[in-house]
Amino acid sequence: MHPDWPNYASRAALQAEQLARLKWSVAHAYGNTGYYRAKCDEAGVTPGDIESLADLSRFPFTRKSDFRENYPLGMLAVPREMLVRMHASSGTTGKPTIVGYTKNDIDVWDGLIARCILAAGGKSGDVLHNAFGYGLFTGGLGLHGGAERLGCAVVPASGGQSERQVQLICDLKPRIIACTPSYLLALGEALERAGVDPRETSLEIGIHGAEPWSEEMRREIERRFGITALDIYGLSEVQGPGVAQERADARGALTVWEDAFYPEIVDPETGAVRPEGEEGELVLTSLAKEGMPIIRYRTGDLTRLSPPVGDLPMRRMDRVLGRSDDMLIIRGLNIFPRQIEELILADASLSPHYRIDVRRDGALDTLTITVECEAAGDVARARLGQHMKSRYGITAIVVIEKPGTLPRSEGKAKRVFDHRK
Ligand code: DLL
Repeated sequence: MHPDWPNYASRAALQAEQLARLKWSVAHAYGNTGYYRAKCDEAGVTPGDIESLADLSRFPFTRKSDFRENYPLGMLAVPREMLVRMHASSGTTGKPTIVGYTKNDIDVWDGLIARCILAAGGKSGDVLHNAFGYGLFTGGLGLHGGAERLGCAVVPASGGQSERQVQLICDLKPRIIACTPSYLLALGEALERAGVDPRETSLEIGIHGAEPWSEEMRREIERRFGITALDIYGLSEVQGPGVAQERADARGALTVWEDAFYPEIVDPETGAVRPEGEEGELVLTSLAKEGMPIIRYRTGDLTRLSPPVGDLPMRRMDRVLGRSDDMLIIRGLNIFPRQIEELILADASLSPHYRIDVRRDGALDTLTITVECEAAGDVARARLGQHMKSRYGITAIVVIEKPGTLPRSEGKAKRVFDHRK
């Protein structure tokens, strides 16, 4: 067994380890950051209150706004000199979120990513083409460290310059590709432009995440590339990629690396913890982080926890197909972009590239879906409009463009534009 692969005799053994680490993590956060101490004091809880895993629910939440208010390094729990790296995630408003890592944090992260690659079917000796963006974004360097740790040969391609990436893929013959699902689609087109059938490359495994992608999108990717495409989840405030990974032998949900992160599902409105199996907002607590421990972080991501399967005692989470703040309300009707994506991908005449615009026209909301179609598009336009109406009750304006018209993503795709905000 690989040293990074989890080795717990039972779920009880894992939970005992979780509890010991949780006690350490809460005491570390409380003892070493003014921020957590003030928050816990206000809520009337101290690290000594953690006697069981369930006691965590008495502790206050941490939100993205807390990072902003403590910019840049107010959430740090170690002397700044102990950091060996800092990443930043661009906020939609104002200042970015800064996250700092100690040497040990990077070591833990590398081990978790090595696990993710193993879980996806990768192994030492594989060539891994890493087209996640390098830089402040955690995707590129995060995947990189773990792939090297496992013993893969990493091609640090980063995002963009697709023609060059096509050449690297053809010449270096990677078995694994890691990138956002939307960038993989762009690479597929670049391969075709170069006269290469994406099914004929050396690629066998895709590790994709950093943005929502529907099950229909996965099917499309697997069909177009002839690969096994698996989901990787994470977020910078909590670490970066590698919080959870879909295993090749247990598809459909992602295994949460529960010895490093404790997951809870809460009601997005009230914050009350929901029982296992119910959908809600994912809340994460770090169990091993030194630089920036994180207690009960509200991810905004909607998912569901389910029991462990196979030989790992860790629980699984459903694929995240949206965030609570992604939901569009159109004339009082709720819809997630993923539901529109599913309809587009179900129609073989439409390309998987799309854009959604929401506007307010007087007192009325309008929703415009722009998609690409090879053919004249009248039939596809009418069909998509009908499906939007019959499935979701929403009248949509469908605009058909020629293939290649919509901008292609190089990293996280931006597909929804709500002009009402
Ligand atoms: O996106 C980290 C990452 C890099 C994950 C590479 C996976 C692969 P942030 O930029 O902080 O970090 O964005 C985090 O992206 O809260 C989710 O809303 C979304 N997200 C990440 N992974 C997935 C996924 C990275 N597999 C935010 N499915 C998260 C759906 C995802 N959404």
